[in-house]
Amino acid sequence: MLPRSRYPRSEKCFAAASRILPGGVDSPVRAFKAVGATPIFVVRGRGAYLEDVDGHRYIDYVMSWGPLIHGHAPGGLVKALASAASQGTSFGAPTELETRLARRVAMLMPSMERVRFVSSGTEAAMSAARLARAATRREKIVKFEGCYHGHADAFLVQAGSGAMTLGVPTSPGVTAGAAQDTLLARYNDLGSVEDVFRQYSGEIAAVFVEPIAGNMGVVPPREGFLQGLREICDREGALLVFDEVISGFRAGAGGAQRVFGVRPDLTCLGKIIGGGLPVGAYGGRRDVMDLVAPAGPVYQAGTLSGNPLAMTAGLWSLEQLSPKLYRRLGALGARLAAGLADAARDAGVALQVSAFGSLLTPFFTSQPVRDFRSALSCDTDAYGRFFRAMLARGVYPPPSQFEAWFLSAAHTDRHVARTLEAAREAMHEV
Ligand code: KE4
Repeated sequence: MLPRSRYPRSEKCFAAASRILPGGVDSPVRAFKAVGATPIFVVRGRGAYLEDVDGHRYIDYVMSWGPLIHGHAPGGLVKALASAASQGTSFGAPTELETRLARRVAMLMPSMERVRFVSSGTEAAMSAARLARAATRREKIVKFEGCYHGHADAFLVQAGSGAMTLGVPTSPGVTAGAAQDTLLARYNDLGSVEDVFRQYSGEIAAVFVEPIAGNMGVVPPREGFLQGLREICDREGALLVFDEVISGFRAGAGGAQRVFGVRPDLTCLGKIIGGGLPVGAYGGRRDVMDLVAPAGPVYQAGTLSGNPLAMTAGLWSLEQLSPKLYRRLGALGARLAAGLADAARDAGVALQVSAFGSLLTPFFTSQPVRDFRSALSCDTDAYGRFFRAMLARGVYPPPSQFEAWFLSAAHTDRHVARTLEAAREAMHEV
């Protein structure tokens, strides 16, 4: 007799969803394929918790993949959204809300002298790539193995076999033509960047980088890496683009660019600036951004760009940021990281915990993780067993080894303590 499932309603919901949604989800990672489980279907989020259709409650470390730095459904945000919605949900016309949020973003990230709102991080990165090519009249862009900038064709590219630098599509439907203008370098390896520029000197429009990598799991920049990119781009006449969709307002109120003191030419944002509603933004140097239509010839548009509800949520979220919040998030993150490392050590499990403030990833490997290739040394099956064991104990980590855990203002020492109790047990099931 098979043991009764803990998730009968989620299984039923997933079967129904799979009959109409490709893979039963609207974004691949949600399908739990990487952790060998059936996805839970959520009914609500409250503070640090998610509740699923089977009545289980979880301490949530996905937090919608980063936007919810203030937790699920904070009262002030819900009130602000209700009030905004009563005025209308979308106008397709300018509102002062956009100006106010853009000013707040620019005040926190002074490199963003001009800002354009879009509806996702993908749209932000895609538009920044087009703009960088127009501004430099060059066609190539450089990205790093393991960094993710959304699903625009130019970024669904991995290192080709052999010649590490030449990009090849990672997805069917991405043409060789789209991939050929994307070059690959290794994160935290300035030598690999120099190699690319040596091969394609004069052809590279921009270097795109997650200043704190979050999409191979959390991998902070080595000392001097970001500054080195700045110097190479200055020397070569390429633009430096920080993709701060994760790190923006997460690493600190001024993002990674303030933490590390490196000023990019363009920045891509998302997640936190929408407070859980669909928002992205790109912005940066005035001389570059003033090329964007209708100020300039570089076309980019969007029906819901600057949507009043999303702007309201973003304004509320940024207005709640404070040095006290980041100190508390940093302390919680450090406690959780240290506790996970202790739990693994005591259970004899090979684990490397990489953390930055309220971002962290437990890598199931014995070697330090400094880039994508070292991240690939992880035992993803072990992570899957750990994930399932934590879920069964009321903790919801990201359903993939190569993602970041996110803390929020709603997480407390008690949540972390309960998480670590669960982890101490779960490590024995790895
Ligand atoms: P969106 O198009 O998903 O809003 O943003 C794309 C994006 C761009 N840049 C960075 C650094 C990102 O992390 C993302 C999206 N992050 C993933 C999670 N790692 C979103 C989750 C998902 O794909 O479902």
